[in-house]
Amino acid sequence: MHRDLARQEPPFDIADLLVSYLEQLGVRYVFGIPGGVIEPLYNAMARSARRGGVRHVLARHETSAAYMADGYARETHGLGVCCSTSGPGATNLLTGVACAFDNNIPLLVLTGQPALPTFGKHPLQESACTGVNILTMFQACTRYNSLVSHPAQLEPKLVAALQRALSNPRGPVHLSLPSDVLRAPSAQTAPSYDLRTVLKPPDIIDEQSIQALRTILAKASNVVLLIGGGCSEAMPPILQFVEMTGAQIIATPDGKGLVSPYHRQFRGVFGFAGHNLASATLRDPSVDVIIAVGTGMCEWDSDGWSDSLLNARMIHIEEIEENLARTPMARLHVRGRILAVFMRLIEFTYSTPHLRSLQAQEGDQEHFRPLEATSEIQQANLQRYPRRYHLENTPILPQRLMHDLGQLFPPGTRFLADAGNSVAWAIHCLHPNDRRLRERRLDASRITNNEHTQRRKSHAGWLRLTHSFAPMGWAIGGAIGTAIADRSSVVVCISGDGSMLMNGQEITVAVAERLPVVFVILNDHALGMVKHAQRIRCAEQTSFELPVIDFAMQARAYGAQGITIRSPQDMARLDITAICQRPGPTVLDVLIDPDEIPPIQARIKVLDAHVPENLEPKEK
Ligand SMILES: Cc1ncc(C[n+]2csc(CCOP(=O)(O)OP(=O)(O)O)c2C)c(N)n1
Repeated sequence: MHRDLARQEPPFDIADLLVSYLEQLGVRYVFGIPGGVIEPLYNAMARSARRGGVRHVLARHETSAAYMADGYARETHGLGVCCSTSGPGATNLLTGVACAFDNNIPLLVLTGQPALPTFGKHPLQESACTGVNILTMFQACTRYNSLVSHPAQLEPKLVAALQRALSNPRGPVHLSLPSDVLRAPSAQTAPSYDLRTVLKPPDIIDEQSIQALRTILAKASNVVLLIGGGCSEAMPPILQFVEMTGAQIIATPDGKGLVSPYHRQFRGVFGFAGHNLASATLRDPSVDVIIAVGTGMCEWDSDGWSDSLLNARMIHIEEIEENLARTPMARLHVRGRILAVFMRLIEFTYSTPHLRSLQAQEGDQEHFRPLEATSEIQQANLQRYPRRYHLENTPILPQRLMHDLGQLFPPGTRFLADAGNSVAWAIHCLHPNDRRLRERRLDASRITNNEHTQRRKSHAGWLRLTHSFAPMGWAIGGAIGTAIADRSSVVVCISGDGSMLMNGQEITVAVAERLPVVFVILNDHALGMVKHAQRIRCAEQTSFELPVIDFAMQARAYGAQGITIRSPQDMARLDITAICQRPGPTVLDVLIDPDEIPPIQARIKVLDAHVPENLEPKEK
């Protein structure tokens, strides 16, 4: 007789207790792929989903499950959760977890393990110390990593893991869960810990360094702020400070999405694929203070550790202690929660007339350039391609594609740019619709906003990327996790054909979940970044060619909408509103000009700078 498991009321087990913590945290989705030993967790998630709690989203590859959890964590500014079975499921997760580690994204990674009494007897897919030890593999890319070898360990280990995941530096934590531990009856039916108190971030600031900062700023005449991805939570007071003092503002690649490119005081991106204007601003001898905030000074953020940034004019404000270790030349280090530091900065800006006298313009309206000024600011920021941004060429130029994407998609769109030329073009050329101006116009004309034109608050900004680790295909899973976290936002994934061939099967998850994610493929029939780097460096021209793939046709085979784009005219014909409202994904297979050289010189500079002397080509 068919047994309806769903109707049975099993006892509350350790897996249920674990899931009840996720419910308490407000986690709504867990991304993963099931398997034998992790089944008890899936039973608990199914029970939770029935009472409106946590729901599982089935990925097609575990690495992408971790990317989805990453996208979800960024969108919610909370915890992303992914899970897998032991053995190959867990090893498949590894790249996604490593990427989250390198980018400080908080993930709870749950992997299964055979039952404890079978350890050492070579059970299938054992991943403890007597098998292919997954704990040693995760050791290098997690902030907490433990095997739960007794039911009583679950709560303290889980809470300790969550504390590590969500305090600075944020990052992934891993629990390895034997199936018998997950199935063990729980001694209690509700969590013992109140996570609101144990996970609340402290408002700690270093009072002495705040006073030192105040003294320096009271005498400063030309201040530049460099904001990194670590500023996400603190942007409102940072922008208030910028607007009160008239300081110029520059972003690192991963900070670009946190500021409107139309802000009058914005001087572009510094670092990988950045803008001449930003470098020139930092080199300006009249700039006497550079305040770097929320940036780890990695290769991409610092333009390959350039001395135009890393010099004694710098003040480094950080909540991640280890980031300060990379700026020994800084004139001042300010430790503390960035949000709290800038609240204090605003207080003393009010009481320091000199600082307010640096102010360039009065009034909120004045801080944004009107949309009509688009080409002026874009050209200032795009000295490298002043005309190509608007050219009508077929095949479409990547610069023109970025221009059109920025203009066509509505305010509030989240763009995710993948490893490869996509991220270089997006950092340099993608400028979104200025949602603030658009909203004011809509309000003024009393047009009712539809879901897509409303500004959705997300700390993560309008452009998301991995400035460290940078695995191909991250943006595909990341976009799906982002869209699941906020189904009302438009999410655009910009990726390459190589990345699509690596991870493109995840589009079927967007189909299954009816997510209106737009996948834009820069189709150049090549591993384009590799090809261009080889050309620029005069290396062997090898191993970059890809077959010609019709991704629009592939999309249709997956159940998605697929559209081929060859020219700016094809872009203009798109019905973006219909695409954004469609209950499922759309693939734009864009046949771009494959010979256009991407702005990747900063990376080349670093690769070339570290050639040992005896290997450098000798002049004949
Ligand atoms: C998983 C992974 N493998 C290899 C690389 C090295 N890599 C960086 S960019 C790139 C080429 C990407 O090609 P594609 O996705 O087609 O994007 P394009 O550069 O052509 O826009 C490669 C191989 C990487 N970053 N990640």
